[in-house]
Amino acid sequence: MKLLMTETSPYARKCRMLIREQGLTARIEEVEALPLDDPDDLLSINPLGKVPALIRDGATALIDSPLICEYIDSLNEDRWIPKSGTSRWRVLRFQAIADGILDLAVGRRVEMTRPEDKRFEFWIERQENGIRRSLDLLESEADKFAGAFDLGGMAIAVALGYLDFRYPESEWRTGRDRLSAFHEKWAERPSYQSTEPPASA
Ligand SMILES: N[C@@H](CCC(=O)N[C@@H](CS)C(=O)NCC(=O)O)C(=O)O
Repeated sequence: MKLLMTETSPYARKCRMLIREQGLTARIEEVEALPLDDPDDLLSINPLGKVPALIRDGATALIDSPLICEYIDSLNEDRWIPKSGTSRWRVLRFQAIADGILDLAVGRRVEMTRPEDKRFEFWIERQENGIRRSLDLLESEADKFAGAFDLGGMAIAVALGYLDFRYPESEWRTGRDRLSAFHEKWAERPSYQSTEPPASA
């Protein structure tokens, strides 16, 4: 199988970390596909033109990181997404919050790459407020995800890493000791370290 990805995409990073945690690196090859170049291999399986996208052997390709993560997780008995019950909804809820932070932070990044006089302050403020509120919620609920390693925690760790990468001015650690300690724990894991975005990007 092939995962179309970029090294800077946090959504792809979630999938790449799960592949490592699930010991599937020999089964799933990572192939760089730069969405802004509109490469044929990406557009032929994802009309949205976004990474990540997973080309499966003898089956339809899958798109969207939550769906791809569900599939990757199903390849092993040892689950990072519980199959059922309250814990499943807890993990998926935290993934949704983390992915939402990413959506806001990626949107903000797009605004910030425009020339200053073309930036839309209204949206930047909304995006920054949404990120701040979500981080505050995660800080207050840290006991619900910090005690175990699962996809919810992984998605949060990836979102925090993306803020360090593209929005360091957020100073997200300030006043958020529990989130900060949680991130440090994840940052020690080989799956996290080997998927760090390149410093030069
Ligand atoms: N909901 C999607 C979001 C994927 C996404 O937005 N990927 C970005 C890279 S970080 C992308 O491919 N952007 C290219 C574009 O929007 O044209 C997921 O979770 O996989």
